[in-house]
Amino acid sequence: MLIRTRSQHPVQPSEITPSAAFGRRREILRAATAAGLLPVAAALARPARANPAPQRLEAGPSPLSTDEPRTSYEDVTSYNNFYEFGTGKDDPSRHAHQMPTRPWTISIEGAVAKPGVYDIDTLLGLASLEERVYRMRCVEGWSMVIPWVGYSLSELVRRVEPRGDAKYIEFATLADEASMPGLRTRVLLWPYVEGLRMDEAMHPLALLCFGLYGDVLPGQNGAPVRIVVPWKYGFKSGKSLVAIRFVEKQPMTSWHIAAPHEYGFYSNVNPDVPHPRWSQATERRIGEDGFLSRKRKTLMFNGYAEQVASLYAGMDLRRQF
Ligand SMILES: Nc1nc2c(c(=O)[nH]1)N[C@H]1C(S)=C(S)[C@@H](COP(=O)(O)O)O[C@H]1N2
Ligand SMILES: [Mo]
Repeated sequence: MLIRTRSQHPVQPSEITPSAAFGRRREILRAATAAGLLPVAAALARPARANPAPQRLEAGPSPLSTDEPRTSYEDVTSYNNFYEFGTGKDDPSRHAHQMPTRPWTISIEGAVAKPGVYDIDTLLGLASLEERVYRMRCVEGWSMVIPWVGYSLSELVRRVEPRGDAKYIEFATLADEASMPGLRTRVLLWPYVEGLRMDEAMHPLALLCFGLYGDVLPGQNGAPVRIVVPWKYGFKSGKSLVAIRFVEKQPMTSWHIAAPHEYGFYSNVNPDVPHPRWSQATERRIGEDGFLSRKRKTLMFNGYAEQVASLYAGMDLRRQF
């Protein structure tokens, strides 16, 4: 049921061709296909569209949602980490609108029966969208409660049929020099790469995310599609995803490469394992600041221990941090 297209983040033709000419190109294509003149692949390559205006995404409720008060839309979309746009908290909201998010494809590669390049709109329609209100915690010591829109990553994984030797999944995100000023700095190895063990990826809480607060994702939060893994520190949740690779060996990840003693592969929220330069025992909930607000105690697995602790049974979480 997945439709493949061949385009992989080319220069946006809409930047160099006025849209009227695009309309015409579409008509010409349609006529040519009708006349049997073009191969299917050429007919399927869609002309580029401008980024869509914020668009509602219909989503049903989820029993996996927390009923804690939500962080305001304003805070969720203006206090971000997305180093491709700069390391300041407001850099992503200032620059991310430059990132072209249509057309967009995810390349599915490696040990699967159905590899291929899948279009964002096909991915959007793959399973029913749910609103998942998750607690999120950044390794820097702050947290938010965010109503994401998406479906379990497992819905996609099952459909591409991983082979037995697929033990991990590597996620690669966009590295577009034209729209991402942060790529000029070497803070991280680009493209940003993250990974999950296969059973973590298949856990129902792991979300393939297309929106928040009922709208499509803003660029700064990882448009048009990202991963959300609520029991791990925020950096495991790669934004603006372009490739999903099924691999046998534990992938190297950008943060681990940058600082191997500070950021391990697992990166589960764990108040008992301090970051080498600071404690992880407490957190500050964004929007609750003010001199009367107390720090919150950070919970094991970010409060999702009941659901996910069994994934790590028998592991030494101090060594495998
Ligand atoms: N591509 C990419 N994804 C990324 C990051 C990044 O710098 N680049 N930062 C991570 C970190 S550290 C956090 S805390 C979350 C923040 O997500 P949010 O801004 O949507 O809350 O995004 C994660 N995903
Ligand atoms: Mo983070």
